[in-house]
Amino acid sequence: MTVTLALSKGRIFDETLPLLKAAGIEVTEDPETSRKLILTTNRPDVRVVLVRATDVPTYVQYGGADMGVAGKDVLLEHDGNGLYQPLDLNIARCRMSVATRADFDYAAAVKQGSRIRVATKYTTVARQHFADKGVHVDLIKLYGSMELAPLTGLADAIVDLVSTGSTLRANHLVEVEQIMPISSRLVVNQAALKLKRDILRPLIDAFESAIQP
Ligand code: PRT
Ligand code: MG
Repeated sequence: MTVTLALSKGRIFDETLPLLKAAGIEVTEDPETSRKLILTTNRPDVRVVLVRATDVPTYVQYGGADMGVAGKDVLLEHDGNGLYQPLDLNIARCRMSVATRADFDYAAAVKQGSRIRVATKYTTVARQHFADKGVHVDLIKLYGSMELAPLTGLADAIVDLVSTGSTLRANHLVEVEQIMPISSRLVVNQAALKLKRDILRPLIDAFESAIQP
């Protein structure tokens, strides 16, 4: 029996490596230099598949992978069940925030209950956030470069991920509200957890022991 782990290239892959190592797994190929999408490990029964960050829950939900690592941002926007989320791995940390141009009076807009136009990739989170505040919102769905929206007049505000804040600063935007902290979680296919329990359970336990506070 083989276990397939879905990861996305970049920070999730990089920050999952130490957890894998703690579980005795070493990826034997470097995704940055290889074009392969399926990577072997030192364990013949464990392989890694590289998918887009937003596709990780889909792979795991439908059994294309037995488990994966996905950001809370991605999981909140993914509709679908059958995903067991046993661990917050506390990696790839950032926050989901509202940002505007420095000359936009966000506090006043929110207080007056005026309609605000918000551009974001995270429409589920944004809709809920503004509904909770009782703010009328026109959501504009974007797939990237959200920072451009307030600068071009497409929107008053954006909802995006922030870590160092340098992307906002470079675009003269101000973080006006933090919505929630974000980190990545382990997601496991529920059927696989039953069928492949002998391999998966020890891996989950090893990851859990290796989580950094
Ligand atoms: O990049 P690609 O389009 O392929 O996919 P992706 O952006 O979904 O993947 P990736 O690898 O960039 O992000 C994977 C996960 O990392 C996300 O789902 C988050 O859970 C988490 N993460 C942690 C981040 C960040 N930090 C982060 N800073 N994801 C994105 N960013 C972006 C943010 O969107 C903004 O554009 O970085 C920019 C802000 O960073 P600072 O440091 O300038 O504030
Ligand atoms: Mg990215």
